[in-house]
Amino acid sequence: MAPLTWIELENLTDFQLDPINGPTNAQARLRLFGQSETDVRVILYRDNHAWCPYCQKVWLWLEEKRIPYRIEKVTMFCYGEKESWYKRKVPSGMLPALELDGRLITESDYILLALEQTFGPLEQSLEDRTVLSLRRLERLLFRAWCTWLCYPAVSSRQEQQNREQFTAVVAKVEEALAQTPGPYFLEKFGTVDAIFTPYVERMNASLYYYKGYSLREENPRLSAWFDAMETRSTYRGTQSDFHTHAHDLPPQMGGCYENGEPQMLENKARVDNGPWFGLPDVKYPEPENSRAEALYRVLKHRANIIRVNPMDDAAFDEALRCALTTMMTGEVCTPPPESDLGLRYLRDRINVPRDMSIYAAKRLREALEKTASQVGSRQGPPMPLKHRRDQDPAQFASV
Ligand SMILES: N[C@@H](CCC(=O)N[C@@H](CS)C(=O)NCC(=O)O)C(=O)O
Repeated sequence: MAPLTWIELENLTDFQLDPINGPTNAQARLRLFGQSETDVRVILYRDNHAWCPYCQKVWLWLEEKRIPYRIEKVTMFCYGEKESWYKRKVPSGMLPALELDGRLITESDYILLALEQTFGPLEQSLEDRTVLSLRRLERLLFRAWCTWLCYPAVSSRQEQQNREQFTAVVAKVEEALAQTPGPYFLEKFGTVDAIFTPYVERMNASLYYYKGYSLREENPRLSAWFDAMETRSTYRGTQSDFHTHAHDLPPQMGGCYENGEPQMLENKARVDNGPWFGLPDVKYPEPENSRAEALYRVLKHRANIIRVNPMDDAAFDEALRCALTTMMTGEVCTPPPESDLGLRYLRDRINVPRDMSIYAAKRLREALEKTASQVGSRQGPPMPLKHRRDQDPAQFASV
């Protein structure tokens, strides 16, 4: 089949999302939850990539409490240059920061404390005794994860010890989750769940990819916790996927170390090359508009997507239309010769949730890969490990 024109493609999506009052989404600059702009007392400064874990914690908290807020997006160091207006406000450049009635607060825990004092706790207070003990457990888990993932093991014995040290803390988390009959840490979803979310999500992705260990599948209570989190539209809106985390973590963490075991190699190949459906990064059923969402998002940014691609613009324009045609019609569409490289370059740079939601990204990756595989098996340039300036938001002015 010949590729559809851009106009024909535009007619194939009716995707709509109200960023201001609709479900949680990474594109919004203002969230009102049905209230008016004069009710806004909060500005959240968070990263452009919707990746920073400390920002995700505050983001989820505000969404769950339905507090009207504005969002100002800032570039993280490893993606590009930090905005000078932000450095004047927060000289360290660290994120998140929050303004509450004009008062600037940094450090995510202080931010949550201030929000809690003003708007009331998210079920339990951060300073409640049980919450404090679970917050300590979260930090213990974080440290065991870093020790395993972010330092090269000098021997297979040490690799094994690091794994055991991590899984011993996971056993404590399983025990903590077993204390209440429901799937959450305490009786109801609350602040503790918001605090565990960012790193447990990153652990699930990174250990699957770099260590061949599936946190979500090997631990029944955590598995039920993930399932319960995925019933919440707030969490779905902030949720990332394995591919994004696997490639965004190394520059942030100062390195992630593969163990080279057969299961790890298999997992890595699957996250990088697909199939992406069935990975344990998401379990809720696919929404029926995931293809329409992916198409809508590409159409919105197609000029920049084509401009930054290493392929010639006209050839990539056609290759991209081929992939979108395949995604929307299911028909095979042969792209220009040698476009495998450009298609896989884009396949590797879809960022969840910054660009689109998790299932939309899987559909788009799948179509790009299917289209690329018709003309070749070349991979795009490898993703940098020390920075991600290939994703510099300055290149995507309208993002
Ligand atoms: N303790 C801080 C940690 C915040 C933090 O480490 N933020 C990182 C991003 S995850 C940051 O802003 N780094 C500077 C940058 O990458 O630009 C908090 O809880 O808010």
